[in-house]
Amino acid sequence: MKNNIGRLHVLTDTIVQNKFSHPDLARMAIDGGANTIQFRQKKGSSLDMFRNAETIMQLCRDASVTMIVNDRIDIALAVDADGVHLGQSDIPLPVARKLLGAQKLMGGSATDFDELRKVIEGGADYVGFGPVFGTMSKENPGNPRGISFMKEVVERSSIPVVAIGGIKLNHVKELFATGIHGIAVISAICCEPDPAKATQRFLTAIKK
Ligand code: TZP
Ligand code: MG
Repeated sequence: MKNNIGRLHVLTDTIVQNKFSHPDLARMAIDGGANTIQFRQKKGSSLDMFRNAETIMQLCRDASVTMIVNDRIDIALAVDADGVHLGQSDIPLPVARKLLGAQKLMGGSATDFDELRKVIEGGADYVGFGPVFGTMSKENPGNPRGISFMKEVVERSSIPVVAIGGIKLNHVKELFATGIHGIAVISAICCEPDPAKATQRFLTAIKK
């Protein structure tokens, strides 16, 4: 297993909130102790994405925090990110692996066991599985699975499982008890008045 798949992935988002920019959110999440930042910009020009990714990459490099780019392998390669996170409708994982090389991180999203199998067979280093709970942060997220379902996901997965979808601070203990490797969070951090403090609270809960 690659050793830079963090336990707390903070996904940047300027649709669920517009008070903070992508680099602002990355900076605050890093200050709060996040070990992975996933740059997830769904709107805007490629140039805007590249510039945001470049800034975030520099912040992550300085802090030795893993930086993953959502959806856009071209942006990941352009800024020499640590990896990419791809959904079932993004470019196929084996193609991404050829472009990225063996050393970079590659994550894949899954909402059910069939997709989990595809992610594993596609050569991903970890799977982002969810939504665990209801979420407003993604269009058509699929059915919320609940915590006990994640136990079965962990049992069936040969790669680390990162849980995602509606995760709040009070879920951390029970979720990690299923054997997951980590969690990925948008709203419970990005929509908080102080994202750095929110990140810190998650980290403290994970370490318990
Ligand atoms: N994939 C599955 S659920 C989700 C993504 C990107 C959104 C997670 O956001 P939140 O606000 O933590 O529910
Ligand atoms: Mg995607």
